[in-house]
Amino acid sequence: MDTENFRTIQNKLYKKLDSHRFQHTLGVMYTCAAMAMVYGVDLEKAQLAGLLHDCAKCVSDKKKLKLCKKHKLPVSSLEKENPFLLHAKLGAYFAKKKYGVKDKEVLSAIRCHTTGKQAMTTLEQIVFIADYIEPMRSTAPHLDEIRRLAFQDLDKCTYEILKDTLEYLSQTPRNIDPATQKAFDYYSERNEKKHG
Ligand code: DGI
Ligand code: FE
Ligand code: FE
Repeated sequence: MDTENFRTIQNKLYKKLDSHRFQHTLGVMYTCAAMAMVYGVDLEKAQLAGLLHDCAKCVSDKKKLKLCKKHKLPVSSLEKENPFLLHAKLGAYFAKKKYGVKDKEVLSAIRCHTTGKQAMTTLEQIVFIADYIEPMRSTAPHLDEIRRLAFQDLDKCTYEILKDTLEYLSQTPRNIDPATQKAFDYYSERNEKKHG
């Protein structure tokens, strides 16, 4: 992937996303790049995944459900209730079909960027974290600490984000995706083992 291709994707995204989402997307792309430098991950893959992670975000909920059905992407009852969650798996589908991404690791990082999952690859963790900490984000609690951890301890950082997300969702526990809960349980245990 050369600069020209990146530019082409950016131009296309500019048309598909609202300006807030486009700015967020660039923030995630550069944050992914910085984290990839720290953790020795392929820079191009990290930037590509960051750039495309929300490519399906600005599709209406109704259309998200319709497109998932059309392209035979499985939709759980929880996703039917919370269709915004589908922008991750629909995003991976768009990345492949509309943006020509072939790399399985990049597609999978896009697919799990909202809920996280158990035993993520470093690239998956980077996209999951970068989405949460990019410079434009400002509302999440403990952002200073989580931003610092992002460049020091990936697993601890992942755990703290999942913990705060579940805390935030605890007002409506029935909306918690099993993937988010499983990811939390996994990183919780992993941190116990590492840090006691
Ligand atoms: O698309 P972004 O806004 O950049 O970020 P995102 O894809 O990480 O989505 C963030 C939202 O996703 C945030 O409000 C918390 C929510 N979320 C994460 N896990 C779950 C969830 N929402 C529900 N209902 N269930 C989950 O398990
Ligand atoms: Fe997202
Ligand atoms: Fe995002």
